[in-house]
Amino acid sequence: MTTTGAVHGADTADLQRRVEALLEALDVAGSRVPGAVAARVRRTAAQVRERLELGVDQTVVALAGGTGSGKSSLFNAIAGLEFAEVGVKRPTTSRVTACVWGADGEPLLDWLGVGPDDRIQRESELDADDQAPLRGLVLLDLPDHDSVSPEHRQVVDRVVPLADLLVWVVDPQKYADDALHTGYLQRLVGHQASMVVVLNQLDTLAPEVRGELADDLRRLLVEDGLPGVGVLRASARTGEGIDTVRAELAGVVGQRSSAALRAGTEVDDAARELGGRLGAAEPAPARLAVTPVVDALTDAVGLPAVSDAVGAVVRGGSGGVPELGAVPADAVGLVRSSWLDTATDGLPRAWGLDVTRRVAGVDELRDALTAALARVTLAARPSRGAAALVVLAGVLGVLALALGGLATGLRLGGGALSWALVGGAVGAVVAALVALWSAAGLRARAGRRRAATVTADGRAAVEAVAVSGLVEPTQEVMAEHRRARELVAAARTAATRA
Ligand SMILES: Nc1nc2c(ncn2[C@@H]2O[C@H](COP(=O)(O)OP(=O)(O)OP(=O)(O)O)[C@@H](O)[C@H]2O)c(=O)[nH]1
Ligand SMILES: [Mg+2]
Repeated sequence: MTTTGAVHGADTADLQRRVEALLEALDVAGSRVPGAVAARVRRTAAQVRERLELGVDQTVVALAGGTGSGKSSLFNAIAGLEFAEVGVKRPTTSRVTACVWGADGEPLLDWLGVGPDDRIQRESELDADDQAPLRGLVLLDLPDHDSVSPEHRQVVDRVVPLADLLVWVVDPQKYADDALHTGYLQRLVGHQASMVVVLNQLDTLAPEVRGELADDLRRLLVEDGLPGVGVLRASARTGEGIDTVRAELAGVVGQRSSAALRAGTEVDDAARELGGRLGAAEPAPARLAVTPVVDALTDAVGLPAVSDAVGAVVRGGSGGVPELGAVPADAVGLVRSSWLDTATDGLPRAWGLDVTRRVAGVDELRDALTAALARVTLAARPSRGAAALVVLAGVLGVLALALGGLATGLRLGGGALSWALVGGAVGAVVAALVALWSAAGLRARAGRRRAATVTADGRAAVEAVAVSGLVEPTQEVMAEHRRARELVAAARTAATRA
């Protein structure tokens, strides 16, 4: 008992953790999950929590099936009592009837909505050990699911998700009924471990066709997507096979928490449904790179041409300092929509729409770009060093002229040609030319540097706008998507996480 309790404790703790993860995923996903899905997930979470609070040491087994299949008769046969009403008028059972093996079933039966008069406790002192294998069992007899009375179906739909084990009772006439297969069984794919089918009224079949019929039923279950679901044969009337049914139930009751197992598959279903509203992954970081956005926007405002023009002014070319053009709305719109296309590719629609809602609009981006670019300095000041060299070249030119003039004057005055003066003049001319050449070099370098600075400043201004207007809001959504995805994975059992 202690060991079982400890195992149940571990199961319960793990389930509670998974339910927490599920609810947190729902919170993170918020309005990006449709309201109906969120409501279903919350309902499952609440049910599982309530079931866990009631303790998983009891196992709720519900007998479900079409009217007249023999649920109530089977209930009585298993319990060895005549408690459930078996009738000739159809349908007979309209309220859930319960039999509890062992004590303390009241809170669980309250939660299951079983009326005070519809409960009976098995295993009195008189039964001694006869009923011991079923201790912990809470057996429910449900109304029919294929009823002419819609209330019956409502009761079934309410209780089926609460049962830890579903026993589908079918009879030889109606075991292939569509209402059973499409209405219930096919929706229980994944819950094979929590269900079993009993082919009742075996006594109405000739012995030689019984196996054939059971095989046909098994084939239908496989078609339903439920391979491996146990099929038992019984007759509530003759008692044939009832021992096998009781043994099956005893196995389930004794097994490592059926309640936790069933609750686990409910959490899995909810996690799968929620996971279906998330993408498989967020876009790779490279797809959210800002550089292509900056390239496109700086091209659109003509930054390369303006940088070149500023450089040209510094180089000493003609023309005044240029200005950046107005930010064109259509170009901003294009950049924005191509950003959204790339960023939201592969995300479910609701998440993509959220990215679209959160990034800056075209006008907002355009205003921010205009303001940011207005702060970029475009002033073009020619190089001082180059100016000094030009002045030096002028001085050297004048010196060359003076020396040349002096040499010519002396020669005309009849003196000898002064090679020293001529050499000096030539030297001054050469030096002036070198100074001019150096000045041109200096200006070219200063022009290139200035152009590069304007480009860098302009790109930084654009990048700041792109980051705050596009990249950051997108990354926020992606971070939430990733968190929701991880939480959903944490809400799943290891087996279904892959
Ligand atoms: N021959 C035969 N008749 C059975 C068997 N089990 C039940 N019946 C009869 O089938 C009829 C319906 O049985 P119930 O136990 O009331 O069936 P149910 O599934 O509870 O029906 P609802 O309460 O209307 O959903 C009754 O007349 C039973 O006596 C069986 O194993 N063999
Ligand atoms: Mg009944």
